Amino acid sequence: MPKRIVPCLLLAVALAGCGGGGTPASRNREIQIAVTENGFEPNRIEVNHGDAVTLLVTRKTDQTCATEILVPARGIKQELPLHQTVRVALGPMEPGEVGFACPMDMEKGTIDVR
Ligand SMILES: [Cu+2]
Repeated sequence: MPKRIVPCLLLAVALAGCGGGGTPASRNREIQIAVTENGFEPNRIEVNHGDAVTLLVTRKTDQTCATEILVPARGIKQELPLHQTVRVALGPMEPGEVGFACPMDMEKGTIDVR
């Protein structure tokens, strides 16, 4: 390995390991959500600031109106075909709450970003 690369690698490791203060290390989070007679399950999800979140949404019932999922903060609206898992990519998360819902805003969920 060329000598000049080593300090860069060490720096990269040091930055990635730095938990206090700076940008938190981001992780890819894939979160399974089912749509059942009870709505979105789970309907409250906690992730960390900087996590890149993808929802894997599977609608398992025809008994609710949640045939689509909306994430207004991201301008996302995706169909939820019955018994098919749909990937809803949200990207890196900022602190706060991001809501998702059915098209009528009856079934709801919240992603709590800390
Ligand atoms: Cu609805």
